[in-house]
Amino acid sequence: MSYALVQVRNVARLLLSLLAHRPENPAAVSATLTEWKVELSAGTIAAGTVTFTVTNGGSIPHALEVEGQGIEQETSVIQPGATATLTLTLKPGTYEVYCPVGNDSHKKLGMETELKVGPAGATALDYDAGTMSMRTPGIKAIRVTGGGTVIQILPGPFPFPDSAAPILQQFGDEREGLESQVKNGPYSNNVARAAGTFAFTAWDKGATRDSVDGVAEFATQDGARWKLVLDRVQTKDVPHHPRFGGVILGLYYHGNTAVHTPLVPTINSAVALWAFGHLYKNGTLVTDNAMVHVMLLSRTRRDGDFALACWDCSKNKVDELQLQILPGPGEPKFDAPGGFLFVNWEKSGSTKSAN
Ligand SMILES: [Cu+2]
Repeated sequence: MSYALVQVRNVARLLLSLLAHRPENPAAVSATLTEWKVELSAGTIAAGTVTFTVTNGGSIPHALEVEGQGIEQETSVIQPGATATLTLTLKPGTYEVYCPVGNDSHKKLGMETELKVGPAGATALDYDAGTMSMRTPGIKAIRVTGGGTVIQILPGPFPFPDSAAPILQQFGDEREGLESQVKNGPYSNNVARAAGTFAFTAWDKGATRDSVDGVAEFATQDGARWKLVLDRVQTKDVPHHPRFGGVILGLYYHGNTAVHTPLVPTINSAVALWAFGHLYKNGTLVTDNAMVHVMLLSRTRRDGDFALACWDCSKNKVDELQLQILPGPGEPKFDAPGGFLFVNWEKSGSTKSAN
C-alpha cells in the first residue's frame, strides 16, 4: 500500500471518529421545579454539551444546581412561571441536580434528583444496562430528650408581623388562613408554666419509610394531664403547611426562608417531624389521629418570660424542643386554650446515630 493511500485512509478514519463523537445535537434536558420536586425529562444522557431548560412550575422562587465530577453550576433564582437555561459540558458520571434555595432547605424537602451521564456517543439504553447499581442513602436516627423549663404557649399575636408580612405574600391560597394567625396564633408571647417529660426517637429513611417512636406526658396550666403516644409519621399535605415531610434531619426553614409558615422565626432544626399520635386527657382517649409537629430547633425564646427573642434565630443553639398537637382532620378542637396544645422544653438534647 502506498504511503499516500495510508495517509488518506488515516485521515478518513480520523474524520469518521470525529463525526462519531461530535455532539450533532447538544443534548437538551428540560427540568421542572415545583414544591418540592425536581423533574428531569431524561435521567441519563451522553457526555458532552447539554442545555437545561428550567421552568419554575411552583408558587415560590426556585433555582437549579448541577453538582458532580468537579462541576458546581447553578441558574440564578427563577420566579414562579419563569424559565432559565443552563448550558454545561458534562463528563461521564453521576450528578446531583437540586434546588439550592434556602441553604439547601428546598433540597431537603425533596427538590433533588440524579442525572447519569454515560460515555460520549452511548445511547441511554447502553448506559443504563451497564449501571444497575443504586445509591443507598444511609439511614439516620436521632434520639431527643426534653429538658429545662417546660412552658405552654397560649394563643396570641405573632410578635414580628412586619417581618412576616412580605413572606406571607408568597403563600398564595394559604395566605388568608395564615394572616388570621398573625393576630391570634400559636406563636405568641402568651406563655404559661407547665411540667412534664418528652422523649422520642425518629428515623430518617427516605420519603416513605420514615419512622417515629416516643411519648410525651405533661400537665398544662389548667391542671389537665395529657399523654401523647407517637404512632406513625405523616407525609400528606394539609392546609397551611406546604409539605408534611415525615422526618427531616437538619433543616433551615420558617421565617424568611419561605419554607413553611413565616409565623415562626427563621430557625435551624436538628430534627423536624410530622406524625399522628394517640392523645389522652386525664387518662381518657381524646383521639387516635392527633396531628403532631415536633422540632428540636434553634432557641427562639429568652429566659425569664420566654417571649420570642428573635425573628432570625437561626444562629442560636439548637436546644429548644417544640411539641404541637392539633386535632385530626375533621375532629373537634381540644378542650384547651385555642383548641390546640403547644408545649416547649427549653433546654433539650439529642444524640444521632447511623441507624
Ligand atoms: Cu426551591
